[in-house]
Amino acid sequence: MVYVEARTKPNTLKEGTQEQPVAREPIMLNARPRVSVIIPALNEAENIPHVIAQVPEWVHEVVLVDGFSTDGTTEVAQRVWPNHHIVMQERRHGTERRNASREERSDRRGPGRALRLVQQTRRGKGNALHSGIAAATGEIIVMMDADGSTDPQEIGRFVDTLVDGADFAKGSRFLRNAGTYDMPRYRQLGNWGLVFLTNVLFGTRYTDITYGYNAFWKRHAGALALEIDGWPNEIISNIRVARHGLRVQEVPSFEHPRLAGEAKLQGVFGVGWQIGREILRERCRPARMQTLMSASNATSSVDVTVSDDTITLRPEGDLAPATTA
Ligand SMILES: Nc1nc2c(ncn2[C@@H]2O[C@H](COP(=O)(O)OP(=O)(O)OP(=O)(O)O)[C@@H](O)[C@H]2O)c(=O)[nH]1
Ligand SMILES: [Mg+2]
Repeated sequence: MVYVEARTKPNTLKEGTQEQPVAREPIMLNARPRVSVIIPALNEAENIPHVIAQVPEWVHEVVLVDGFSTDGTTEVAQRVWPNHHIVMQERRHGTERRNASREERSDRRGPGRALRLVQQTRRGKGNALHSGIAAATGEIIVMMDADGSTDPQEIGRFVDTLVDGADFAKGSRFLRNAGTYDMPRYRQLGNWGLVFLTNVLFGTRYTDITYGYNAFWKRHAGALALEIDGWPNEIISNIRVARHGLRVQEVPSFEHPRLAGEAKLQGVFGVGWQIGREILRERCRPARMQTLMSASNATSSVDVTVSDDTITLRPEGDLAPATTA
């Protein structure tokens, strides 16, 4: 956001008198929201420099969530980060943790945007996303992968969709002008089955459900499946945003093969079953049980705090007090 200094017109300025002092009145010239890009990374040292290099200049910050990598992923990210403004979020240990679950250390050697390094609190990609959301400071959150399969050049398309009125911009590889080079036929079939199940059970009209490239306004974070640590997190989040009556817009996206390294999603069939089970379980849950937010009161923001084993959603303003999910 850009603030300019505005001069108030002196209405009774007599000749020979000094001009009235300038009043500082903020005028929002460019109300583009700040965009935080969350990138969960588990042993992606080889890929992360390529991904970082492609993130557009206008992005407010990148939140890199490390999943206890052993290949130096975060060190590499720090080394290649342009303009070097790095914020490390460290977790405190022992009794200190009860008072403050994380500690922040900032290292600014250049004017550039921030790279926020976050250590996730438990295992799993879902937990990584949750930890990233909790640490992000922008109004808009974009979630993408660290393996080079999701193209940072598409971030603008997701942001535009939100600025144009959507609450949740959901990437899809199966729209016109979209596609995937990273999905064998059996995975496409599995995805199709899960899409079908979701559309039948929840009345949605989705074309994709297992894609991790999504964006949303942070004030809607409470509608997501934050309590799920594993792979079903993103799928159930896609369902919940619809159940909460949020405006969900699918965005065409191209998925590329991972640049290097191994897939972290092993045992695709097992994970498929797990996701299917979680979808059925979601059908049995009342739509608004898990969160404090609903479409009607979603205008206030949510402060999401993660500690070792609890998730606290604290809506700003006059809504209900903090609750543990
Ligand atoms: N922080 C964190 N990141 C994870 C975890 N599991 C997966 N990731 C990241 O999530 C993204 C998606 O994981 P992938 O291994 O690419 O899964 P996939 O896209 O199904 O597999 P590929 O087809 O090989 O690309 C990557 O950026 C991973 O590094 C985790 O437990 N913690
Ligand atoms: Mg991938």
